Amino acid sequence: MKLYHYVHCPFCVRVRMGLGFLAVAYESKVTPYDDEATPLRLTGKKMLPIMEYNDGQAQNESLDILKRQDVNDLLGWKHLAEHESSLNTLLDKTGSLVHSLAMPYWIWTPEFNDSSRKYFQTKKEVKRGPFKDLVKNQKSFVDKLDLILFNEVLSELKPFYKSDKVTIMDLMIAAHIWGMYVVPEYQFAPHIHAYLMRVKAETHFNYHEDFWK
Ligand SMILES: N[C@@H](CCC(=O)N[C@@H](CS)C(=O)NCC(=O)O)C(=O)O
Repeated sequence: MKLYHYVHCPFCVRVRMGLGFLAVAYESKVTPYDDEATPLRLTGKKMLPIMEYNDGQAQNESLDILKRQDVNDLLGWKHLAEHESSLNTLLDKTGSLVHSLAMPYWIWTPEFNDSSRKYFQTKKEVKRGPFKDLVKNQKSFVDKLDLILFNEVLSELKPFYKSDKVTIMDLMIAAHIWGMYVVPEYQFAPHIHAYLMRVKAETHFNYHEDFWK
């Protein structure tokens, strides 16, 4: 099977983490952000991640892709069902801050070329305003993010999120905040960094692996 993904995309990262945790082999297809034809051909929507199966079928939606592979429920889906609405609120809040902070840096990683960088920046600036203003407002985003991580993540680590074992919720949280590692002015609090390293170890995740094949 083939996973079409963007390296920076948190929904794609959670799938890569989940497949790593489940030890499921797949072919990685890093897709240029301005490639509209590939996702439209596969699912009719310009949205990744997409898993294309050997029978030619293709599937959207990160959690559905993972559920299909997790036949033995190793990712503790019942924990997600129990906390889904509060977790989604947490992810929306952190995701918005991480995007505002990391987007101006993501576009300078090897995932992008001149054309996809321009496409991404133009599209994202419509929603979030000029990237140069996002960079100027960095401190206020960082303060908000740290407060959320301290009050709503750190306090729930047992040592995984609301659990003594890794669950799908950890993959969702880790994937959403992982992008902060590319922001040079930012440093995770030591316990959050240690948590992310625990998730990395459990999922054999390597953010940049596609760039070094
Ligand atoms: N609910 C979807 C969300 C996926 C999603 O939002 N993907 C974004 C990238 S982070 C996307 O493909 N955006 C395409 C675009 O904005 O052009 C999932 O969980 O897979």
